[in-house]
Amino acid sequence: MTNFKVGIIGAGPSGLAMLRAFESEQKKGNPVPEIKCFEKQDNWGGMWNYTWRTGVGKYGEPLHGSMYKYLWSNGPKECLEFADYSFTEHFGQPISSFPPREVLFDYIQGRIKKSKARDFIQFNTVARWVDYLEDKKQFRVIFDDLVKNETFEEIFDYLVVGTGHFSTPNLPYFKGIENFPGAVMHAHDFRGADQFIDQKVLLIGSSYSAEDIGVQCYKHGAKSITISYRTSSIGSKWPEGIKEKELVTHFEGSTAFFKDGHSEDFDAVIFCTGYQHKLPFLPDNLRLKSKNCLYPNHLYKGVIFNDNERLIYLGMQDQYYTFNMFDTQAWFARDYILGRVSLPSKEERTADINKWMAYEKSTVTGADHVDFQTDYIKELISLTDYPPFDLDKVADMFKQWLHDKEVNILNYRDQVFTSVVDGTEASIHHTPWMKEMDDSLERYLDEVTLDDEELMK
Ligand code: FAD
Ligand code: NA7
Repeated sequence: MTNFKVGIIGAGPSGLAMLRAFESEQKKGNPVPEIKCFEKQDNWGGMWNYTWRTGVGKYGEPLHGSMYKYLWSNGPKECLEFADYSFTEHFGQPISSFPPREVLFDYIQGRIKKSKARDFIQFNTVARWVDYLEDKKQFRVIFDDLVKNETFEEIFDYLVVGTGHFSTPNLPYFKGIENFPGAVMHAHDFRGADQFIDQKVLLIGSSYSAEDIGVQCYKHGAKSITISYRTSSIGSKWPEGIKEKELVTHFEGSTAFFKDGHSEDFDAVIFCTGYQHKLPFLPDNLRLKSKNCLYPNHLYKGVIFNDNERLIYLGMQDQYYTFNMFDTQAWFARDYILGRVSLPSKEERTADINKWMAYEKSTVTGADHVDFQTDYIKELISLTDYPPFDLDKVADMFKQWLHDKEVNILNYRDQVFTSVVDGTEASIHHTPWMKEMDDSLERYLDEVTLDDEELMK
């Protein structure tokens, strides 16, 4: 064991990647630092640890979860696969390319359950405040043990923040919304489309949440879905029953007025207006301040905080790649903490950050964004021993997925891709996504029966 201590805040996919990175080092017989991870929920998995709750959790903390019951992967699983743990290794059989939430959660847990990671995590414990002790070059972190209702502190030499950034709603105001008589919510509080059956639903925003919640509501029987965009429309070929409109200007009772002069009555409004990077436990000089983008400012290699080299952020980017990107970040952070990666001067780091930010600025299309994040991950892999995988092929799969969504937003989840990790070709799911109303792991892994074939017609 090396004689310093690493604190990890959050046991979502990013925090778990950090634990896994150290574990893989330990398995090689190499010394690793003392590690402690703190998670405010009662289980690991972050967003994938689904909760029915909204608002506050059991202990009165702002609720982290933004996932909904009927969520199925919104990108091909082959694009997020861990390079050191394939889906086939986990499930023992090929599965489809767009599994439901529970299946992905099971996969995330599979890798980490094989390790002692759980022993390093203190659950139901929230990070409240961080101080940097300049003289000692250490962090003092104040935590609340939510079960015992006790406050305590811990000292760390390195601090890893993996608290996610799709949890605190960005909720803009539209005149008259306060008098809207129906349901008004943010995507963060959306738990399922059931309550919108037979309703006319207005979604504000035009990114992943609007696209998917819109399609979910359509699938589960909403009367109509209108998606209102500020900058650009999603532009899919929508089925009858879903349409896009320019931005809402204001509401009068249940009527929404749009920029193009159109007005319409609605039963419910769902704000799909994104999230804030909210890190209330960090003081001003340590807090990452960013909007949702591919390369947040102040992060060297997207990971090391430029104003304090001992502070590490994982998963703070907007995400095409997810689990495998968190892994590459964690592997890089591990090697840096272990002293294998030496940092250039602050000026050189700033120049490197600026280079990436300028690259991001030059991107326009979804395909450009995919290429950007592919290049970013390629660079991280070149700096570590994370198992290399064919990133160009993954980028091609992302581009195919973008195309499939344009062609048919309702059946892109029925497409199949091939793993670059072990070459497994995904199987076609026994039931087309639009007809599959049971999202459970058991149903998903079930062999198709004759009765089920009826459903497939
Ligand atoms: P999170 O998963 O958000 O985990 C952060 C963890 O930190 C949480 O467990 C939280 O409780 C904990 N935490 C926060 N604050 C504190 C604190 N102060 N003290 C202690 N612990 C704290 N990705 C995909 O790949 N495919 C998808 O289909 C997909 N769908 C998504 C759908 C929705 C609705 C959302 C919101 C996200 C989706 N994502 C998807 C992206 C998702 O965010 C990532 O897959 C992944 O969960 C990010 O991991 P993370 O560990 O960085 O953050
Ligand atoms: P995103 O991807 O950050 O998108 C936010 C959307 O909200 C985007 O279309 C914005 O439009 C729109 N927005 C933001 N503020 C406003 C205001 N004031 N008025 C109108 N529209 C606004 O968030 P998502 O929730 O869609 O996705 C986040 C993650 O959750 C993602 O990884 C998914 O997997 C699930 P803009 O283009 O900025 O005009």
